[in-house]
Amino acid sequence: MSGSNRNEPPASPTPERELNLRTRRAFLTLGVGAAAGFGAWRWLRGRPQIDGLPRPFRRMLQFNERIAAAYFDERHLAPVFPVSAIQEMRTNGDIGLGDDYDPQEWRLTIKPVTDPGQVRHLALADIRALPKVEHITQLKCIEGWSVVTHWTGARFSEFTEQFARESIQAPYIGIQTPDEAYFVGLDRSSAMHPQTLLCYEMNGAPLTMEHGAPLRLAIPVKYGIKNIKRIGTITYSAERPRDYWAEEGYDWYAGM
Ligand SMILES: Nc1nc2c(c(=O)[nH]1)N[C@H]1C(S)=C(S)[C@@H](COP(=O)(O)O)O[C@H]1N2
Ligand SMILES: [Mo]
Repeated sequence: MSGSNRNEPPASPTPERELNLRTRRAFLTLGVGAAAGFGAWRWLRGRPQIDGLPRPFRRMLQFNERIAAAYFDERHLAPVFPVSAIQEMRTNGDIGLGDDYDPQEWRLTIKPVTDPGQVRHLALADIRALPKVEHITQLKCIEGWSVVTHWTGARFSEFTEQFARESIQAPYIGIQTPDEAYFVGLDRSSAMHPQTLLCYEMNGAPLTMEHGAPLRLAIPVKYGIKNIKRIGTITYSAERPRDYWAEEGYDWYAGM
């Protein structure tokens, strides 16, 4: 979300999915209701704040999230695109991608839900050994642009079955960069969604540092903010994990 973007007009609308429409409609209905019913902005500004947002907005986001979670269906796929639609990559966000980092030293840390002290460490080869899955989907930044990208990696669900079997029912997954500066929280059904991949390639080439080498998340059922780059630790948990942008006032769920 930092300012390294070229200024391009927002991408043209893509085919909206039902989930998307229902969620937006619920959001709008409530938003319009709140505005009309209470004389809007001045009133809102005077309200108590929750996580830096006036309480009514926070409540709206929470409501929106409940609707999205209720309608979420693992079989509901994000739109996929033909090879001809693949676009040039764009880079956005470098939180947790500091220079004091040695790719040779990289190991993925797993903290199982049963006992977070029982950490496990994996090498990239362990993830590459899982069935290779590819898809061409859109990375949508909350700032209003998107890029159609070819992603290659392992399904998060298969990764979990293989390396964190005892955690497969954990309701939440938290993922952090090695320096813990960027972190995302995911609900189980989004993480286990068949299109959610631990990626080691983008557009047919190994990940570059700026795109999150050696391993990042591709989660096309979520906005760009959840597509964490340079994954260091994966924690399965019973509690909702912290989330960088949720703490800045964005919707924790950030679903599409
Ligand atoms: N570690 C880390 N991952 C991150 C970010 C970040 O700042 N740090 N930004 C996110 C945001 S806001 C977007 S839109 C995407 C952009 O991915 P890209 O740089 O590969 O296009 O990365 C996401 N993952
Ligand atoms: Mo973003």
